Amino acid sequence: MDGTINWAQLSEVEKLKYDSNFLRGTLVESIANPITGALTESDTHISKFHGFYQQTDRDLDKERKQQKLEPAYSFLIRLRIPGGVVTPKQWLQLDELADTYANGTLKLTTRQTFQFHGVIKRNLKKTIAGINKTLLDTIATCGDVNRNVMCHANPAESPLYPDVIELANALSLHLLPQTRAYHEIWLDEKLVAGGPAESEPIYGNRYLPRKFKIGIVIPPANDCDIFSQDLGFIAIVENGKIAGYNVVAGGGLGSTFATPGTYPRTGTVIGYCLPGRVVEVAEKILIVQRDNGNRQNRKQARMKYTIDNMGVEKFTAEVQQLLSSQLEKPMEFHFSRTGDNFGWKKGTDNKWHLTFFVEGGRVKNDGEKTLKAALREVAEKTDGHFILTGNQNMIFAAVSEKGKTVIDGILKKHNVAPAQISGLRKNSIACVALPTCPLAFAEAERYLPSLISKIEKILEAKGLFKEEIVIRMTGCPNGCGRPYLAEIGLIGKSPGYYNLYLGGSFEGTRLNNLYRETIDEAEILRELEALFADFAGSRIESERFGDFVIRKNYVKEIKEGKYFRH
Ligand code: SRM
Ligand code: SF4
Repeated sequence: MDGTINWAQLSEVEKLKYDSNFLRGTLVESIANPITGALTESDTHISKFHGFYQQTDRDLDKERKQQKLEPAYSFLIRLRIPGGVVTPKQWLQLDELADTYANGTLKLTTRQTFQFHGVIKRNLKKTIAGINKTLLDTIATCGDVNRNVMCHANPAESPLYPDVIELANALSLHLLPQTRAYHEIWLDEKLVAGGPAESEPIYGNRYLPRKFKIGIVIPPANDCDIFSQDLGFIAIVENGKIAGYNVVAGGGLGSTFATPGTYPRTGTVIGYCLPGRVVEVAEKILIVQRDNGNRQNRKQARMKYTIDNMGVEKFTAEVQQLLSSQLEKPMEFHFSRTGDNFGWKKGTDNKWHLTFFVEGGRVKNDGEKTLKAALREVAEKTDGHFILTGNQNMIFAAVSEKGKTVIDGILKKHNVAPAQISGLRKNSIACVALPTCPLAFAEAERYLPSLISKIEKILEAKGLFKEEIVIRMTGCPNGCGRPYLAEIGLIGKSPGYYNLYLGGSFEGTRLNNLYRETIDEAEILRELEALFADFAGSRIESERFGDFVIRKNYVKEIKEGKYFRH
């Protein structure tokens, strides 16, 4: 053990990381233990770096306790898919894994990847090995490392899409942990442990103080919510080429009720760099966070707090010191939306791309609406591929004219053809929440669709059915559905009760603010009805709902995250 470190001052996870022998922990023993469906407590932390979380089925927790049974333990497995690109062959294999080892659904996440839920311990290795057979993996999708890298999703919207997907892959690869622990444990690679000492040239032996997230956008689309990322790159386009990228640092949304000093923060634009320097810039920023982030209190450990504690100038100066040449002055940019642009669009590649709404990101068969079967059939027959978006939706990409007709037919046959949905539903996100998320205070994914149906009736009555308004719900204040950047944010406080936040911008550039606290469905509907009545009557032409509530003083604009209150 390193005697120079005062472990008593550090969070417990710091020591677990250090003692884990580069992320091995006692995972092999935990997995082999037949007495329980759980891992040891310390392995539940190390497992995250390998891409999976231990969970229980919270719908069953009470009943199992009464029966004196241990909770129904199972695991969430998250994949690493930079930019969310999946081949039809991979889709078919993942679809099959979901049926064989998970709960029969695929969950599209807010970071352009998949999750499997409900994998039991004895199937973990088979599932992870199965994922690897598809040439995908789960490395570093959770834990204190760089997570799945997001990028602009829609090839039809920009001919520069190939540049950003390539960059997303390069960043993801460059910032992967170097340990062979994953390959040893899940893919039976020959043991390195006990052999020559491993090292993590970028992360060191305690990895980062906390998770780290990167996104890349091509304006005017802000489909990765760039201001929510620890590190964002905004493409600056000149003469049809990406001339460089603005660098945005210190976004992050997690916060905790009744815990002052925790808050969502929008990232700060700290400079500009040429395309060829993005990977270097990302590495050096990550290193400044590695060395200056708070390792005592995990609630203060994200880079947004490091930046606020150091001050933007000092933080940027430290980054500049590590770089081979200075960041330049940021360039002008303009965003028009955070949400996805639905429907078929023809790209400059002369191919068709269909952006397709997947409510709550859940791919499943539900009565007559057999979405999972439909996507399976699309994967069997398409001449294109799939792209997952950061809004839990998907794109059937690079399809021929003939392939377009085939896909339309399949979606119709399975009763999931794009329908007339409201502008509100189109722009909705709900995090997973219950029953799998251990941190949820209230429902989100299972509840938001029915709440929207009720809100739609109000919108219709006010002539606002088609109005595009961003609504996002989460079951707790951690912010997985990025509710703090929504025009209407609903954050769970307890079963059936939510805080209502208003005033984010449609473009994802502004935090919202608390409007009503701990209200139930009837109150939510009452409040929204009054707001929509005023909006319909007194909005200025083409004014967005989020801008309207600020102009009319329903809530005050929050200029900096540190002033945010729940
Ligand atoms: Fe998240 C923790 C689900 C995107 C902020 N998140 C969790 C866990 C793993 C709960 C846990 O720690 O045990 C949730 C698992 C629920 C389940 O059963 O699936 C969970 N987060 C999700 C997903 C699946 C939500 C979704 O419905 O799509 C998203 C997976 C993304 C991915 O593929 O990697 C997801 N989480 C986010 C985002 C949005 C984003 O990254 O764009 C955020 C806000 C941005 C940010 O990081 O600041 C987010 N998740 C958190 C936090 C708060 C972190 C903080 O700084 O305080 C936690 C709790 C924690 O880390 O302690 C958390
Ligand atoms: Fe769970 Fe909260 Fe994240 Fe929703 S926001 S998935 S309830 S941690």
